[in-house]
Amino acid sequence: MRFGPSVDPFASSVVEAPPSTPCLRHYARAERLSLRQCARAERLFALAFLASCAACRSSGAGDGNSNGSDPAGDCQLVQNDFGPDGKVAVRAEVVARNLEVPWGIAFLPEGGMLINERPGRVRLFKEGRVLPRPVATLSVTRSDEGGLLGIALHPDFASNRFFYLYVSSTQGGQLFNRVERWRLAVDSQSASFDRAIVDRIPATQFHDGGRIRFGPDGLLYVGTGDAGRPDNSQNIDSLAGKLLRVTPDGAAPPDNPFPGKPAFLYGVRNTQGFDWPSPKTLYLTDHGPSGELRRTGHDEVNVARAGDNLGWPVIYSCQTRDGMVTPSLTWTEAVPPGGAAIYTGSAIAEWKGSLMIGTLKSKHLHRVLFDPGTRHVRLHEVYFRGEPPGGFGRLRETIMGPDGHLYVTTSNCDGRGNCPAEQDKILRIVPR
Ligand SMILES: [Ca+2]
Repeated sequence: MRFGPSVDPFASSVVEAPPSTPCLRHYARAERLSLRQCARAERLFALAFLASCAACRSSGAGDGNSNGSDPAGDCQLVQNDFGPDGKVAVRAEVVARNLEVPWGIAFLPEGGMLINERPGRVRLFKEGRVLPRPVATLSVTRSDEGGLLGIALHPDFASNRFFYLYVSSTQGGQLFNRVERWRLAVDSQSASFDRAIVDRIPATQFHDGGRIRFGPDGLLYVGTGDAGRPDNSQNIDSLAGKLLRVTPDGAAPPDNPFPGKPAFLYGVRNTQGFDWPSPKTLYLTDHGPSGELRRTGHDEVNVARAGDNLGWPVIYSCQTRDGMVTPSLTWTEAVPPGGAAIYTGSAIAEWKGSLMIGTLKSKHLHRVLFDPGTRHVRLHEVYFRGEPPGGFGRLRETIMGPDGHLYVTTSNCDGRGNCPAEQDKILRIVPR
């Protein structure tokens, strides 16, 4: 089943393939696409370009906006830098250090936290320190963006000790991502594998998604990437390029928007951050293109609801198209977003209700405040910009702790940053 364009974007009778661009050929090599896949992607981009122009001419005609206001009018494009400096006085405390790419955190009800290190270790932070022996060591397939990624506790963790991991691994010589369920020992010192609950999510060297989080409905949401194949994102049957929604056992719940399927949102390129301002609405970040058809940058912050099409790879930047969500905030320069969480604490009163985003290449913590119940960004601003001493370099997992404070991990030892002697850290953000 294919949703989205009403014409088959791959049918050669609809549009002739444009000449192959050196940029896209380079991209195909980088992403290990076959020439046939590359040609399909080029056709799709050509059609997307024409469709987007048509949509621009009929400005505001799109109906992909759930709240009925003009979607293009709600899109803010940041053309220089990333945003104004943050005006609220805050500081960061170092909670833990000597970690290697702490990709995800899960706070334990008995205190402390589990920390996923991307190379394959689940670590325990307890009584102020990270224990030297890992709780679990997984055999993961390490790639540029894969490995041991997200972590989430079962809603009934206190009684069943189940937790979930998003893992890149090789099966039958092929790379896949999957969501595994594990059980933590009563003393929290070790864990045992239970089973995989979502398997064979397409994977590649880049665009592996990886954030997993239980929603307010008690169901597990899984952010995936397009695995370097943009057509995956518009294909409802592919697990790639989606936000998936499954039961704690991995089944598609009966009220999913596409019956019998785990897809909850589609048209996603590579999401690693999302949270809920209300039970049926999501704020979701997505990564923009990195070379496809000479397109770069344009990472996104979106407001989405069940069944929404986030547009990849058909629309780009603030373009609109019927049936697709235009982002609320996007930047010409590459950000791209790591984790994202709504600030629900009271310590920093001004931040309450804001979406906080850890950013990687642009190296800062981004605050986005929406007008409540709308797609409109009231303000956005930048904290902890750049490298020390003002900033902390690349920021990744961003999550509220049970103490009402925001926690952020650094990602300077992931091969793309400046890895210091004390390696990566976990930070707690508090008032100054
Ligand atoms: Ca999009």
